[in-house]
Amino acid sequence: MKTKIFLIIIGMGLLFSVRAGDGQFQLIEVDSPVQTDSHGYVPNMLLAKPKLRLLNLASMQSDLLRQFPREIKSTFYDDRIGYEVIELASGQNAEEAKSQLQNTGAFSEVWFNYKVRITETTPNDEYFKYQYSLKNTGQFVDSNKTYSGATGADIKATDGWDWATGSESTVIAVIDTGVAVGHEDLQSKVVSGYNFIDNSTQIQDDNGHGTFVASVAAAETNNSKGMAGVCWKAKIMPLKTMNSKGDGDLYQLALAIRYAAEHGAKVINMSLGGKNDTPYLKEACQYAVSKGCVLVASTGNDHAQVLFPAAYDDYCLAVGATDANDQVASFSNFGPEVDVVAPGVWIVGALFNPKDPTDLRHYAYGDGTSYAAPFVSGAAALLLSYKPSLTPAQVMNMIRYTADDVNKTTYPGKDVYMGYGRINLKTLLSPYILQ
Ligand SMILES: [Ca+2]
Ligand SMILES: [Ca+2]
Ligand SMILES: [Ca+2]
Repeated sequence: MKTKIFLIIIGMGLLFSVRAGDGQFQLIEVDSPVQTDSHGYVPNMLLAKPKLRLLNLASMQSDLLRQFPREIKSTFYDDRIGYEVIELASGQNAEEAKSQLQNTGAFSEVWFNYKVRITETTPNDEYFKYQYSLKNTGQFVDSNKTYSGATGADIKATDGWDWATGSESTVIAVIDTGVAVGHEDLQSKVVSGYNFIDNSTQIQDDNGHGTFVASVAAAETNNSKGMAGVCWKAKIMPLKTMNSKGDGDLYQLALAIRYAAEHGAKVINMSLGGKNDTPYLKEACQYAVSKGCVLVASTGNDHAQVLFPAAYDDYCLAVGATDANDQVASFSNFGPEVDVVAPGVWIVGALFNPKDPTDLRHYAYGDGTSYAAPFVSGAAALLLSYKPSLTPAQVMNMIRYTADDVNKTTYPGKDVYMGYGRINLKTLLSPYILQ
C-alpha cells in the first residue's frame, strides 16, 4: 500500500500518475517524537569564579583536588574569562558537584557550561522532518526509509527563517488548477482568486496540482499540522487556468498573469509551460513585471529545452529541479534560460484528491519542476516581505546571485543545467547592503 503520488506537468498538460502500488493515496506515517537532550549543559564541566581574596590559584586548585579526589578530574584557571574551569570525573553528577563547590566558600559563582547552538528556526509541523528540501540532515524522507540524500542539500530554510518568515500582505498568485481552499494547511492562507475557465470566482482545485504547488510555497507553517511552507505567512491567490486534466491555454494564462498584476500579487508562480513563444504571453509577463511582480516558472520535465513562459529571460525566473543530493533531476529541462534550481524530487506537498473532496488533511510526495518553482516563489515572497521596496529585477538577481553553485566541480559558474545554482535562503535573507 506504500505509494507515492507523482504529479508531473508536461507541456501545458498535467499528468497524474502513480509511481508504484495500487494508486491509493498515502498519508505519511508519523514516527515517534524526536528525543531532546536532557542536559542543557556540558555534563562534566563547571565554571567557577574564585573569590578575590582566594586568588592564590595554585593552592586553591590543590585544595580542590584534595577535597574532591573522586569528583574532580582536572582544573585550570582561564584568565581570559576569569573563571576556574573544572572538569568532573566521568559519571559525576554535575548538579551535586556544583552545590559542593558552592559550599566550599571559595567561589563567588559556580555555573554549568550551558550549551548553545547556531540559531535556526525550526517549525513544529508534523512532516517537516521529511522535508529534506528545507533542511537536509541526510534523513530518510519517508517513514519507509525509501530515499535519503546528502546533509546540506537543501535551500537553508531554517537559517533563512531566522531573518524572515514572511508577511500576510505578500500575496503569491498561483496560476494552476485551483487550490483546495479547505485543506487544513491552506485554509487560512487563501485570498479570493479567479477561474478563467468558467469566468467565475470558483477556484476550487479539481486536479490536485495547484493545491500541491501552493502548499510548497506557503502552506501554513508552525501550526503543528502537516507540512511547512517556504513562506510561512504569505497569502495565496488561486488563479485557475487549467482544468481537471491539467490542460489550459496561453490566452487564459496571459489573462491570469495580468489579473494577478492588477490585483496585488507580488509574486506569480507558474508551474506550467508550453513550447510556443507568443507575443501576447510575453507582453503579459512584461506587463506584470512593470507592475512590480516577480514571475517564477518551472522549466519543464522533458529533459529538453526550457518551456515558455520560463524561457523569457527578462521577465521570468526559470526554475529547474534537483534531488536530495543536489543533483539535477533527470527530467529537468535545460538551456541558457535556466536561472536557478530548487528541490523537485520527493517533495512533500498538500494532497487534494478530487475523487474525495472531503479529504482535506492529507499530504503526498511529488516530483517535477512544478514543485521546484514554488520554492523560489516562496523565497521571493520572504525577501519581499522583508524588503518590500526591491524591484522585480533586484529580487531576481538576488535569488540568482545568492544561489549555491552546487555543480561547480563539473560546471563552474552559471550553466545550462542549474543556472546559477540551487537557491539558498540563508544567503538570500541575511542582512546585506544594497549597492
Ligand atoms: Ca503546517
Ligand atoms: Ca532566465
Ligand atoms: Ca554551475
